[in-house]
Amino acid sequence: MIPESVRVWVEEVRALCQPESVYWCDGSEEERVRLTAQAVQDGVLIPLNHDKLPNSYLHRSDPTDVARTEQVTFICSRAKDDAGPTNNWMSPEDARAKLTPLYAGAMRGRTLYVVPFVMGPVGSPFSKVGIELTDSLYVVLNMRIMTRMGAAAWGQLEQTGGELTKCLHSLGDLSPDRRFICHFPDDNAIWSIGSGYGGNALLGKKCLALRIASVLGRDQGWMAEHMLILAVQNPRGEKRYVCAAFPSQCGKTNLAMVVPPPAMLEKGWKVWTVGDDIAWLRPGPDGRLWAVNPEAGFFGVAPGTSNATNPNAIAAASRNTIFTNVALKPDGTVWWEGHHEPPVDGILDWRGRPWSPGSGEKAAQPNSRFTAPADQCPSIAPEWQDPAGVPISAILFDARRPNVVPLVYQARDWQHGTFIGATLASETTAAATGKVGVLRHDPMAMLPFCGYNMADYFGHWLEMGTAVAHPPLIFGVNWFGTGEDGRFLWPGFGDNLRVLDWVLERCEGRGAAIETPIGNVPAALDLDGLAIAPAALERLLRVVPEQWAAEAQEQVSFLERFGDRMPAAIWAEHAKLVAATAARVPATVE
Ligand code: OXD
Ligand code: MN
Repeated sequence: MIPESVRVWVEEVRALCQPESVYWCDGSEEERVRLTAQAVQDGVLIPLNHDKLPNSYLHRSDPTDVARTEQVTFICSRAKDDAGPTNNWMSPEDARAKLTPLYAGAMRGRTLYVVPFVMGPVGSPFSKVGIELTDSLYVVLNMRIMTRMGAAAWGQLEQTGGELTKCLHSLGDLSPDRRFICHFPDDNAIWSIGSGYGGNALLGKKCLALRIASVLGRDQGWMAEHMLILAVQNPRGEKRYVCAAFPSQCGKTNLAMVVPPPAMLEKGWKVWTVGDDIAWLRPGPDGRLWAVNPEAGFFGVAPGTSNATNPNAIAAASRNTIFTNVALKPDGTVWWEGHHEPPVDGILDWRGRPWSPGSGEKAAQPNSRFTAPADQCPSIAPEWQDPAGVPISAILFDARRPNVVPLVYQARDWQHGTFIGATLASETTAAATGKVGVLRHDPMAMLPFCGYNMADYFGHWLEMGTAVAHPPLIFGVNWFGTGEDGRFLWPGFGDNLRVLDWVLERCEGRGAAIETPIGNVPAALDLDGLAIAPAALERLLRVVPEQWAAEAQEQVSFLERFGDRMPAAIWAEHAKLVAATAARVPATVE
């Protein structure tokens, strides 16, 4: 049953935005076929070669609208302090006053689509319901892949007592000057205008499942995190689950779908994917943290994805997929930098212009994407939609750092792990507009996604560690260490499972480790079948106290930004790092 309050809201938005018509989505297959045909007719989607990529389409976005725009993303809490120093803030009144005129008449000549959706498995008491009102058919068709979209949401809404995130989206005139992504945590609402890009426009994803959900989680005793979830089974047949927080474009999708290297496959290692971007974590009745992937699809980064780096993603995106801003081959298939197939003559770049390998330009936009249903992934875990979620043994925090941070190290305990997450600093990527390769603090990889003051968020993390008797062990990882020549030292991809092997051994109370000032590093890794120079491994696992003393010093100004609101436990961990590195313990790896 559609609640009357929803009808009233849709009517208010209709009166404001003045669409030509209003269409209520039901999520049916017949509707998908009809709306897809409409999108092709409107030029929103370009059909691809349906023999080679069945039921798949290409979308070319406005060239100024290709990534998340953090500078125009706002948390509109009542008090500025509740948004904290890492978020842009506008008062709810100012935001409404600024955006209302932009919405006025913005949908003239367009259809207003009402998109009901569920984040999390339908029927689960933990799932959340949103309704996105949008004038973008591209958004509708992506939401259909990324969420459980359609009539099922109405039943879910009854089950969850009417708790609802109202999401309003309009492409507006796509002008970057009139682009705003505003979150109203006190009203459980999101207003987005001026962008059709994924994270700005598919409001179930970053806006609801992270920013709004992080606030709901704080208030309701759970956590919304920018984490993949994967299942790993060792040759003994022990299946364990791991969550990993990586900044955008640092390989979450690749790790979530990792294929064991041949030597480990032979020994019997197995891996399954539960989620590739977002995890909702809750204390379970058994004293462990249980994780659910609230999404139903992958919005993965295309460049660099190949049969060599991520065959599961290639298979997942082999049908029923929407590609955004990739290059188009003359045979109606797609291409991007790092694809396993070599470029051919006649490629059109992401803007539809003729392209050749020597042109010096990228054929695919560096943040080009594929939107693919999760259940098409060959590695999807049979339990990926279990309403209870999966019990988490370990949490990884990944930094993209050329040096300082070792390949892997283990936090002493949950509080120390929270500190490692809180002080995570990583090089920027193309997932957001702005300069690439600049070191920035990205606590828990949530900098752009936390819907409230991050000092309180750290406090919530600390509390969650005490809310469960058996919290996951926490590890820092860095796949991106480089040698003197600037080349990556660690092969990454499938070989990252060697690191997970050690991580899970530690979770079982096994796995030899060496104590360092920042935590434990492996005494040894299973390197069977991997040719890596001992000097490279030494460098990867090295902890240089002087570098960490400098790191600790650099962290001060970041931590100070939170003033009195910063939990004392975070400063206590910082003091421990200062003390441990000041002692200049020689870093030895045996
Ligand atoms: C994403 C991101 O799209 O983190 O997942 O930007
Ligand atoms: Mn992400």
